[in-house]
Amino acid sequence: MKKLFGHPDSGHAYKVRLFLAVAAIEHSYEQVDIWIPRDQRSSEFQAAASFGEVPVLIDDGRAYVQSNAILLHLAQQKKGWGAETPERLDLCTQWLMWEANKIGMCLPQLRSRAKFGSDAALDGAYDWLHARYLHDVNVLNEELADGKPWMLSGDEPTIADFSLCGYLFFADEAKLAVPDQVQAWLDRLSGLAGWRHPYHLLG
Ligand SMILES: N[C@@H](CCC(=O)N[C@@H](CS)C(=O)NCC(=O)O)C(=O)O
Repeated sequence: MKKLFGHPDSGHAYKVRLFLAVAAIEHSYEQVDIWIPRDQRSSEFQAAASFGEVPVLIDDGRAYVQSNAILLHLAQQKKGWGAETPERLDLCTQWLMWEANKIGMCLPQLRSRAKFGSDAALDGAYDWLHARYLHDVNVLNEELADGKPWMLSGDEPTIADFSLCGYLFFADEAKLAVPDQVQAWLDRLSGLAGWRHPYHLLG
């Protein structure tokens, strides 16, 4: 049995729960209040969350942390969603690594600033993060410009798509534009059976 800990404001938790929902993987879900001090969260969560963050997936008694590592675990377990062959898994892993250092490094901070207010450090970093976002989202736009529906070849999405989309569904809250090809890809994702908006899936 699987159990996911998450929070509706977390795009990292969202990408995992969205994958679980679309892949129809049975699990339970518990919301963790990420706005209270870490030592006030449930003891079950504290024991499992080795970095103190959501998402955490408990699977067969073992705790998995870091959203992209969780996606890799699940895809390999299902032997699908990009883990059908070692070659496709390599391609997914590349996109997951890229996501963590690119889109996943600027968009969460820009959205956090726009939605929850800035802190002093972020004021100085805003222009740099914004420039990073424009560059990174354009890389995705060009990747999709040949008309392929998903990040990897084929008719079905993979964990690369789920990883990359997590925070892009919050772009409006970050007051950021999404280029056309990326928006069309997000629209395809939101047309998948099981898709729901972050606040509905994690609330
Ligand atoms: N690199 C991590 C990032 C996880 C993360 O930043 N989680 C945030 C919410 S988006 C969190 O738990 N914040 C509360 C805290 O750090 O106490 C992943 O991919 O899972």
